[in-house]
Amino acid sequence: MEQTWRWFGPDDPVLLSHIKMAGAVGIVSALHHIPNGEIWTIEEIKKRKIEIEAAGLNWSVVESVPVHEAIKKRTGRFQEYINNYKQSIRNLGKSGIDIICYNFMPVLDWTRTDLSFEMPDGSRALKFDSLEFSTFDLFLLQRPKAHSEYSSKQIIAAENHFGSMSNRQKTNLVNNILAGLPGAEEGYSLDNFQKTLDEYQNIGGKELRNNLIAFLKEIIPIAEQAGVYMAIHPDDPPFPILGLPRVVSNEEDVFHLLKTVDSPNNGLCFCTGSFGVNKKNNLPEMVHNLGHRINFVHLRSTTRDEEGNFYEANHLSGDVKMFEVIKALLKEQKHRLQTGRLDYRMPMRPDHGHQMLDDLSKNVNPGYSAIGRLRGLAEIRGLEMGIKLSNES
Ligand code: DNO
Repeated sequence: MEQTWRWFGPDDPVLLSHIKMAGAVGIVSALHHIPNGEIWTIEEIKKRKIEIEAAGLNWSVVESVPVHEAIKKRTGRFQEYINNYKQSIRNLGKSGIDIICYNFMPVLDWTRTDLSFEMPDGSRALKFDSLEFSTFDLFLLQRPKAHSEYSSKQIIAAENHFGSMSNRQKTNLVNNILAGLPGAEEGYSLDNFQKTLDEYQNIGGKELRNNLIAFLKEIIPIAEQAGVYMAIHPDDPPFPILGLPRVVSNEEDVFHLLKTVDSPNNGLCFCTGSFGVNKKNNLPEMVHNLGHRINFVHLRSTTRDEEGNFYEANHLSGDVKMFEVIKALLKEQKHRLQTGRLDYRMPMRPDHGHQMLDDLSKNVNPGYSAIGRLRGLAEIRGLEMGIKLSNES
């Protein structure tokens, strides 16, 4: 598979020259300076492309062209934003970039409660702690409907936890959830957040799914013409939070989307870390069933429990069966090569990584420090090579 690495652009503390040393050949990047909903012009795309190529790398995947909230709700200027989205697809296609990752999660992109969870070896991981999350929901945000969505046992636990928190802990928790993790194009403050949630009060799973399908029906024909493969990222975490609907959390959800708009250009970003949090998601089986529509791959693992807590494990530990997943992905790639499919690159990136070694004292993008991902990529590369060689012998 093509080894890629997410780079947030010129402001990323990880340099392109370092990414090259990590052995990645493809860059996953986005034009974060362009406001959500606006067109990515050919000029701006070219600038970034030249910068990447000057470092001897290749802009392999866009992650993400963000979907404006108005499109998800189908309100306000949504049609104008869809038209702009189409133009960005065309412009990327013309510039030779043929994979676009995006998501359709309402309001928040990925969500964690702790960005510096200490592992037994001293490195730091990202964590989603259900008690912290319910405490935020019930006692910091004070979402009106929250009380009816938790059990009385959970409410009492959250109340006790809230009582034990310092002001600093409370502020950190609010920021971790609302300020926007790396790559999220939106950030919120506690004051305006409830208002943002309220805008979804009449949008349940069915409505959100319809809005996504309506969006796909418009953009996929354009992607086909432009030679661009779209890759929807699953919900992270893969369960509803804050009363918001979720429509890309499991195989059934994905199957429905891919079948309804049945085109190879309408595909999936197979994120093992996101899907892996739900133990019902059998990841190797999903690759087997959906593999022909996987346009981009995120590889990482999590350790989860029955209460919905999870932390990000090392890439080859935790609950994700990485050996089986990579085996299945390689099988898919082989099939693509044998059947003459042009999309056989199968770009993958080591998703997230622990903050470790020298990175512990640096200012890093949570989850996206260099050394943890270097370790992840090295481990995955070795595993992939081992599988390939043993298949040949
Ligand atoms: C988190 C990322 C997500 C992803 C978007 C895709 O680390 O995987 O932010 O980029 O959801 O649009």
